[in-house]
Amino acid sequence: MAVTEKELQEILDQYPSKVQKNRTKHIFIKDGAESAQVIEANTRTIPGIITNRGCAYAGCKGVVLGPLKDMVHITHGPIGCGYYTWGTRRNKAQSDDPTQNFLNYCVSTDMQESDIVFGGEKKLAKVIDEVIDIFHPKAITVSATCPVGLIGDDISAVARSAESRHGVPVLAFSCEGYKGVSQSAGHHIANNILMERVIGASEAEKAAGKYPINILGEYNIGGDSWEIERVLKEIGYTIVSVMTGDGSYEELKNAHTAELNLVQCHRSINYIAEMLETKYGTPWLKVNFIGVQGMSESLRNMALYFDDEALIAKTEEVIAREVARIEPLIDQYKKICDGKTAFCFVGGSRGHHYQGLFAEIGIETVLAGYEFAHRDDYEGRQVIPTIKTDADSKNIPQLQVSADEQRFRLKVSPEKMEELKQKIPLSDYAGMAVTMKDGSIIVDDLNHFETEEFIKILKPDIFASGIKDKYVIQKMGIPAKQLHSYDYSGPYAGFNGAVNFARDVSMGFASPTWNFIVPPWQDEPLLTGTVTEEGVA
Ligand code: CFM
Repeated sequence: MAVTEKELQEILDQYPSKVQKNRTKHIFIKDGAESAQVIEANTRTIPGIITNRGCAYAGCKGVVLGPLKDMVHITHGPIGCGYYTWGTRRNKAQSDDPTQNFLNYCVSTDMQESDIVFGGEKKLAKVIDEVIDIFHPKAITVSATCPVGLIGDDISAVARSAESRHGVPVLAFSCEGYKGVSQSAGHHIANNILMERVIGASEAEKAAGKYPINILGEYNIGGDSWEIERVLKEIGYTIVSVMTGDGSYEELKNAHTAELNLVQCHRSINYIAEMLETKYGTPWLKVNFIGVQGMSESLRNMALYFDDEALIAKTEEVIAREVARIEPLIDQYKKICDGKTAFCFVGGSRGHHYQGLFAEIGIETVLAGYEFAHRDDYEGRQVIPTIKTDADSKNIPQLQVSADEQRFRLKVSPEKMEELKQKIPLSDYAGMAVTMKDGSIIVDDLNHFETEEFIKILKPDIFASGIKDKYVIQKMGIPAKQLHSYDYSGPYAGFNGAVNFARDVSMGFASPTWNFIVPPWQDEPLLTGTVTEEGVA
């Protein structure tokens, strides 16, 4: 089932004209016959519309920095912001040294009214001193929240002086919530400073092991990184660093020694991927470790890059064994899921990544979208030069890097690079739209009104989304699967993850709960009328 242009227009017609004009640009029905279907993305949500997006601070502190376990992350701001990012993103980590894993803590300067009036710099300096005293971390981050930027606290100056006082790196992130139109701005701010201050900060010139790689944009939600690492290590890869799931300051410093960078979530980390290529000559490979096919294909592409017969053979051996093991398990769940349809609306990458896994268990994605991705995540990186920069995007500093005189080394020759690019997505991402079927609908920054309208038309069997939107939909009688925190399940990545996902989705369908809920469109009369003095209206 699909939405027709007429039905889409009827939904949009319900908006006031200005809103309609805006929202029309954020939605399209996939039509492969059209040469380029352009979508508007990464622009401000219309005030008053309830969006599912977060803020720049959430993207910086909560998403990119949050999982780095051996740093203490200080939130400079009122307590609510710190509380909001305390464990809501599932930053799971294990540490050989339990004194250097601070992820369970939430450290905030707890700004009060007097700090807003008289300034919060002294309080921030005091908190940094306390953190050094109590925790002795490898390094500290300070993330600014909205009021900090409004009152003009100079967090960089405070961080610099604390750094010289204690001899411990203190990194300041001006990621005030309002810095961008969504958390995407915060990703960029975090990427810049990690690149500037952490990556390459070690003396190491060579990785300690064969086939050294970094995994970028993998955040270990529900243990995803651990499942991916299990397989990669067995094949023989050396994982220099993970950015940033179960990651650490110590590992990140060595990231320049990798021979290849893998990019799972393009949206949140493509900046570092590109900068690593410019500075050290290391290409990046777009991977998707979600789904059996995605996982297998990514492994094969990695082996092709290293072009080593033993590695290729080992890759095939592991894939064959893993697939044979999990196939019968997935098949039993497929019987429950086959023929169903899904909405897949998630942050900035999962709206795309989960479609393959859904397909593997027989579920077709009829609507997909991102909360805060950019046009390249929908249309492919070839559109980047055509993306207009607006006042909001100019707000975020662009870090300029150049080739490192000592360390830059082309990892593959330009000829080999061209040859590989024909076969594998090397330093490229084709985006979501190209893989979707004609007739499916793609929506940027989907809101509650549109969600309900599309659900009435498409009646999907499952709604894959986030915490802000799922409950309304469940009350309509449709199972929802949170693809941000996995409803506290997981891992969903890799081979074992695919089985877990199939199991959880099947459980959602098989639950008897849905028999007790009547969706609103089943008991609302199709026609309504009122009797007035003039007659029936
Ligand atoms: Fe990347 Fe993410 Fe995502 Fe993201 Fe996020 Fe997340 Fe996400 Mo929630 S970094 S863009 S800002 S894959 S927290 S682990 S699930 S919205 S789709």
